Amino acid sequence: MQVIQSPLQAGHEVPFEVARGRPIPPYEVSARVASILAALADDERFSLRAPDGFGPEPIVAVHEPRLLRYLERAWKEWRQVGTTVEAIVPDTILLPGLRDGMGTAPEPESPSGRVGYWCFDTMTAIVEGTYPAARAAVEVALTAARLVADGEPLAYGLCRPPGHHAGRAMFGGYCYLNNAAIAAEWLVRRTGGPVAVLDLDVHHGNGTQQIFYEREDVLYVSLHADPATTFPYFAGYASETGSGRGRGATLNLPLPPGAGDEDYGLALEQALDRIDGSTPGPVVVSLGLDTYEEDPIGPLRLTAGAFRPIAARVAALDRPLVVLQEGGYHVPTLGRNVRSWLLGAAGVPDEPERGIAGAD
Ligand code: OKP
Ligand code: ZN
Repeated sequence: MQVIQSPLQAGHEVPFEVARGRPIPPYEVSARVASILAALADDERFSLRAPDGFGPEPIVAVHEPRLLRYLERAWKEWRQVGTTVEAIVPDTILLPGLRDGMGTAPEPESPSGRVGYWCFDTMTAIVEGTYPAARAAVEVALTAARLVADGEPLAYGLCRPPGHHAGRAMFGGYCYLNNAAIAAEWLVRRTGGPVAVLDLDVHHGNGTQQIFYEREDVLYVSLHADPATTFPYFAGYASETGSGRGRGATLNLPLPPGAGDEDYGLALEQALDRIDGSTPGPVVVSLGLDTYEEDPIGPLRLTAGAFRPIAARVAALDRPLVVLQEGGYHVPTLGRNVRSWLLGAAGVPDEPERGIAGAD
């Protein structure tokens, strides 16, 4: 199986995230990629390769062009105003209520104003390497999509930073550009047919849902921890089912905190039934391993042994799979869990797991 990865992705390393009012060490770190690469190394079933270039067109097909321009310029802009900044984080965020009844606000001119116009939280800092990494993650996703469009049954894009919280005109949740949505839209245009997105990250992919909410040709199906108590809080409820022509083309399956393998398996069957009943086309999998029981921020409790059978069930859809990395923050076991998932998706029979340094 082809594994697409770029060295630019390690250049994005934020110094902190602000959570519950405090700066804390970030969860979304480049050591996550190292963990995954170590687990896939020296195994001929995985062939690593670099992404191809696709340019900005597939990005602005799903994102507001001014968001891409903002991300491209943000770091330089802060340096030009002479501010010493370790990382760009908003302090004043455009909550819709601020403009209630007054129409839209213009994009501010000052760097402090601008970041709060585009970013919805305090956990998604911008540093010098952020834009190159985010662009590389998109190329990784698109290269995986192209391989699948050209006939591979399965390809894995090791995207970092993740993407599924980034919406048409906003970013947040450790995400800057929506890798999965960009790949899905590219596939729709390339194949002329429908595409499904199966979001298995523990957090609801509010950005992906938003981008395709009124679309009937991109089915969005997500299993995630209940947003009533888990980030992103403001989207991912079961009542959200799409609108306009997209009515019925969004399916949210929220799970209570603490849910384990069995509850998850039941919800997965519902998710797969919905995809199975849709017109055949490729499936983009937003793969988060933050459903794992030891994940420091995910409230679900999947065991390590669950990932391979979950992936085998997804593969039983018998549709081409573009698997893209989203979250997963227990670094010591992240690579092992990704590897189990990918082997399950590839239909490799069960085998004793190799030991992972530091994990056992
Ligand atoms: C990105 B992806 C941690 C609170 C949660 C944001 C989570 C973003 C997850 N202090 N912070 O869906 O894995
Ligand atoms: Zn997540």
